[in-house]
Amino acid sequence: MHLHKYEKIWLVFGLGSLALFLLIIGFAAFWKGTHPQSHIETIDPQNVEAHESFKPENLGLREVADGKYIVNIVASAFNYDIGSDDAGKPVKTIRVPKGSTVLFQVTTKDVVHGFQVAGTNVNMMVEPGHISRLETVMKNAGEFTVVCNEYCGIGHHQMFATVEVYDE
Ligand SMILES: [Cu+2]
Repeated sequence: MHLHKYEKIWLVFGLGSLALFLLIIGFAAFWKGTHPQSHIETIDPQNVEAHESFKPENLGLREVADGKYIVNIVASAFNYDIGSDDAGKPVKTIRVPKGSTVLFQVTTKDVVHGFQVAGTNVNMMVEPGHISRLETVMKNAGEFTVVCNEYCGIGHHQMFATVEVYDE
């Protein structure tokens, strides 16, 4: 079989880029440990309350050690359930001191949602059946808006909360 010179060049280029990209993916996945935020940890989306972290009384912010916090959140169309305050009103603001380490644990009961704390490096996809986890250090003080960045339906724009990082 005779191949034209240019055809050969293109073949080598095409196969070469394919091999290169597979190498990059392999390097990221197996060497750097890059993987989806769900960490392949599963949960029954129909019964998220069965999981210790997502029992209604365990939702919201909890200080687990000095300067270390965990926030448990259940997303659903079209709300972030961050627990309720003493008066029984839904919590919409998470307040943590500057420099604290915060582990966000989020799951969803229905469809795919997003969990982005705008202005920080927290940006996760939240999939039904999975628990999305991300730990971060709140380096800057300010008010950061939590937004759903996966279009989840008609009330998508109503999904929000606030993370307030205050100076101590
Ligand atoms: Cu949403």
